[in-house]
Amino acid sequence: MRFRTAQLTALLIVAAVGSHANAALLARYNFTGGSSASVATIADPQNFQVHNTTNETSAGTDIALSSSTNTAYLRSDATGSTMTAALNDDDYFSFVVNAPGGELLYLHSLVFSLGGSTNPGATLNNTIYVQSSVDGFGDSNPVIDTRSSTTTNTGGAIVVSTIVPIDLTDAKFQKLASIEFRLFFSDDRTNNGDINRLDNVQLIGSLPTPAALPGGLALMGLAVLRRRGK
Ligand SMILES: [Ca+2]
Ligand SMILES: [Ca+2]
Ligand SMILES: [Ca+2]
Repeated sequence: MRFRTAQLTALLIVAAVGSHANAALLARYNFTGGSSASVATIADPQNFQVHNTTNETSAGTDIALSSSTNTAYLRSDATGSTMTAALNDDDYFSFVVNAPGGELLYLHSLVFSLGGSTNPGATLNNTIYVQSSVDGFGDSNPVIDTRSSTTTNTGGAIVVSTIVPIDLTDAKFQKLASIEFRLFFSDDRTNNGDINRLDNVQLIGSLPTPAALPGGLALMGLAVLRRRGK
């Protein structure tokens, strides 16, 4: 019993390291030169994906990574105006982040820049819906969170702003070997020159492992956990 304080301290340290004491960029997609690759690689992020089953715009493609503007884009003539339409749309972005061998992902947050570019005089209001493989995808599954933006009269220039980070500290986003995120859009325009824009998609979290802990602390934590388990 006299070791209770030391045991508690060890448990707290293990718990802290096991959550977000060393939060880092697990993935970062900035689409430079239209690249789909993550520029952060401490985890095992797969290439950013663009999905488009049926092309609806008259201007090339509905959705793509632009090598000229270094953004991901989705034209407003390929999108619906409601959440249901967004979650059922053939046009969406996705990415998968795997934990390196023997490790697990502990997620903290997802953050990105959201906005658009518009025809002269036009205003584009959009909403992005985030889902993950933890809860499933599509209209019948929950959305983790949404973020919205308004872009007005840019005459083709791109305006994006960093969103308030989407919280991923819930227990269901911890200790994952892999996760897929999908990003869906709705908006209030239907014009190929009014374009939803996404940039600098960043997944923040950590990859703690028992091997990364100071040996004594890890052993103390395990000893206490074993004792409590009896
Ligand atoms: Ca499409
Ligand atoms: Ca639209
Ligand atoms: Ca569509």
